[in-house]
Amino acid sequence: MKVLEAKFVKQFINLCFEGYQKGWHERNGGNLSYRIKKEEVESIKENFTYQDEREIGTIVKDLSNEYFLVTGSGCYLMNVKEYPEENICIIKVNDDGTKYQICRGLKNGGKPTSELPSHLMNLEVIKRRSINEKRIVYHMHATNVIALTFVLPLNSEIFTRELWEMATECPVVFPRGIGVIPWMVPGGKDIAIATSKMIEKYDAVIWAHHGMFVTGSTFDEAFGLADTIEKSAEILVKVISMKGVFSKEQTISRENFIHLAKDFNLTLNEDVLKICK
Ligand code: 2HA
Ligand code: ZN
Repeated sequence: MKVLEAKFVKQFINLCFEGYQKGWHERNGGNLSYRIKKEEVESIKENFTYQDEREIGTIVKDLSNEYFLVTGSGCYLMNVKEYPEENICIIKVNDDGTKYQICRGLKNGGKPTSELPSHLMNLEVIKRRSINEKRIVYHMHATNVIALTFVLPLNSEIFTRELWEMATECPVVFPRGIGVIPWMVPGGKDIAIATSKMIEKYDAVIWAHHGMFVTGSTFDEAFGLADTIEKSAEILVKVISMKGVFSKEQTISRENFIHLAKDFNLTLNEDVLKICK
């Protein structure tokens, strides 16, 4: 099969465009990765040519010999739909999880996303947890989420509570909550370690003054999670603009969340529930 005919490749390309249309991918902002299934690799690997090995910049032993579809470093997600062969690539991780080889794509040269260490470390964590076979990691510069990191305390429980309160569907969509990490230099191993630790516990991770990482078992699920969080952040920005931080007249209370959890059979993050109003 031709690479561009594979369903996962089409869905990957589509997500890049959907995110761009949302305004989450100015210039070369944001990136996307997908851990390719064995049978999907088999169906397209006749098209692969293997380039030299390069350092990942971290170790992902549990991903050894696996293949990933990723966006390119410096590439604009806006252009992925029209020129996929120039802006995304398939890589293979080596035996000991320290290096990768490009085996398809980025046909004018280049390398995988600058956030490759964070993507691969997150993919390693979700593979280990293997909840719903999550295989997608998506990083976007969601405007309202970023805005909130200037006014809310950078505390995972408070952030989660504030976003849960903004729409009844939020605790249903992200019952484990959202992790927040303070500002860090992007692109390296340190931020990758901090993010992947958070992905053990939370459904999504916010990078203060930068953006957000979400995971998903399908492209729709990853996009839908980002979209839901960003929408509740937008509502919160509006509420704060009207009323000021922490001065709502009324909200969804702890008692309401407990009632919702009972009826929807949810296990809500206890640490967040404890600080609900
Ligand atoms: O430029 O979003 O975090 C891509 C990024 C880096
Ligand atoms: Zn970024």
